[in-house]
Amino acid sequence: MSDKTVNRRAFMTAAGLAGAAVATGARAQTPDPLITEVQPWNKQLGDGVQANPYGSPSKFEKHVVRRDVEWLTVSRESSVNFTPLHELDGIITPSGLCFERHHGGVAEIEPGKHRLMIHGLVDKPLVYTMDDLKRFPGRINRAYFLECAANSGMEWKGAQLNGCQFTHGMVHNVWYAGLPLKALLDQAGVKTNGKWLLAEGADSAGMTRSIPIDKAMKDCMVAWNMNGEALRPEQGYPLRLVVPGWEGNMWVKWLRRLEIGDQPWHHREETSKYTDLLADGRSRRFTWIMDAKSVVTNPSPQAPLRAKGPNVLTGLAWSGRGAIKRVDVSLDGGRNWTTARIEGPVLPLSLTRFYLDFDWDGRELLVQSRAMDDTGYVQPTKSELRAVRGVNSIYHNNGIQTWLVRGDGETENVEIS
Ligand SMILES: Nc1nc2c(c(=O)[nH]1)N[C@H]1C(S)=C(S)[C@@H](COP(=O)(O)O)O[C@H]1N2
Ligand SMILES: [Mo]
Repeated sequence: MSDKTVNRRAFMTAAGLAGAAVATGARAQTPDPLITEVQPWNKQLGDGVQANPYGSPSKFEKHVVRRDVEWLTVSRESSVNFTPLHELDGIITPSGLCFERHHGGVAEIEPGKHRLMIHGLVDKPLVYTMDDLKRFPGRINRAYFLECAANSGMEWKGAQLNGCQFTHGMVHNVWYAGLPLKALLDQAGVKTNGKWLLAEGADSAGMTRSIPIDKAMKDCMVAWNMNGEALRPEQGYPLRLVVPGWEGNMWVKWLRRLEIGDQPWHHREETSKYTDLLADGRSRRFTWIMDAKSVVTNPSPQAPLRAKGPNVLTGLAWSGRGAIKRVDVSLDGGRNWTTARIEGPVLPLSLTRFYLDFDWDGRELLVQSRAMDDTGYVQPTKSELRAVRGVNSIYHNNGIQTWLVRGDGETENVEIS
């Protein structure tokens, strides 16, 4: 037994050193004690099964958490925290790291006591239990991004927050399982003058939004499952509305009521909030779609460059109008662009992962990314955006982000004109 262990270790040592030499080009001479000396974790038994019945990340990953910005809101019940985008890879956001945005705290709902009602301009008003929904034929699985319309909202007035977690972290992308909303609406029978739908939450905020019936019928979902398990309380357990490609505010959590009407309701979240004041005093309203956007997540202020030589730049791109077609990356503030390598699934209305493998010689960089979607829409610069929108807006800032990478690798949120 012990002989075998020694032999295996000797083999792995050689292989490990050879691998390291290839990767760094020329490091090989001094043997690495972490390879040549037996470590504690190699000598003693580890925890058995069931030490942690619902698994959690390694204790060495404790820094990978959602974070809030204390001065941003007066209370934690009506507040937001942010997805640590710079710590993630691939396109799926782990459930425990999905940013949270609540207007009245996280409702704690007993699933057995939860109901979904459909009423208003329908032939047959209906009330569903969670069990009814789970027995309903035609369940679907879809991955979609959810972006709060206020994502990057603080950046309208110039570079503010130092980290993509804070500038861009009001976005998450998970798998949903649930029903097409159409299936339920068809069962209730929407009357011909039923043109709008009001979705209402069961939380203390009683969030309400008006949604055009065409969108409701096209691709909206009522979902009870994310990333394979029940929705997290923060994300609307036991039931939430999924409104693909449209602003996060419309994705009503703790969904309890759907009313069909012939006009929009003009509630608070679509009048005083989630509208954009233009320079001439008029406001944009019903700005539902999230336009194409991207951000380089590494390097970024919380993830500086650590070494010269080979480096991997990566980031995320998404569009509420369709699939991401192409992402370009600039290292010199938008003078020269290289098309990034898109890797992994390219799903419509979902986050898309891109990479640029590059050599860093220690030069100062101005890192940017620019997304294009399959409608031909190109992500604008911040100046282009301000020329149309002015600077009164909070919502819908999809301008190109710039990170300044200094000679020592430290990285900062900046704006260039
Ligand atoms: N019932 C209810 N639904 C809600 C909200 C809320 O406060 N109450 N917040 C909305 C806003 S503004 C956003 S951006 C998204 C956030 O979803 P998340 O918490 O899963 O990130 O939920 C939306 N749905
Ligand atoms: Mo939001």
